Amino acid sequence: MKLFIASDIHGSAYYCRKVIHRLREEGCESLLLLGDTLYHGPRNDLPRDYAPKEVTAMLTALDVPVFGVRGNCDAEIDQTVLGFPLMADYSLLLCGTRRVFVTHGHLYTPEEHPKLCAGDAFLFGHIHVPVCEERDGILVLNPGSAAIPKEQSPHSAMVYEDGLFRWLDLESGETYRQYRW
Ligand SMILES: [Mn+2]
Repeated sequence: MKLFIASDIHGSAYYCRKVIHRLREEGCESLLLLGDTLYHGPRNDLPRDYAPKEVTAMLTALDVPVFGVRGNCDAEIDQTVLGFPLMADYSLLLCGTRRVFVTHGHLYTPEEHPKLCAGDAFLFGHIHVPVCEERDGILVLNPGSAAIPKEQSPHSAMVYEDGLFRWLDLESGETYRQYRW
């Protein structure tokens, strides 16, 4: 299963289009969204081509399964317009014998999360900065933000397949980091 992982689109039609374009280019079979999908939030400037209705239409029309977790800028009404589940605070992916704890990052953080075992992974969004590091045996991963990257990081997303995590620059499509799990 080749999975495309994106977070913090924040209503940007431009970067939602980039996410879908790179997902197709990579031949991914599913899209995992880590929250903050439709709205900019009170602390952010409006992202490029801010248009939550367009983002809704693009994600709804997508021909691969989409799954999400809830971000701190996501509202209950979003579930009515988006056809995929996005109200869960976390989700658990099982990759062979390993767990991937998936969450936005405002409720559970790399410092405070349910017990995981060495070799498991904690995947989150929220901070708008890509992360790939090991903490106490747990692999901590963040795709960065599609629309509003911080700390000079690129507009970014991730691809996962067969134990390989890759970080993509959404503008160029280039892999700028990778990690073999
Ligand atoms: Mn955010």
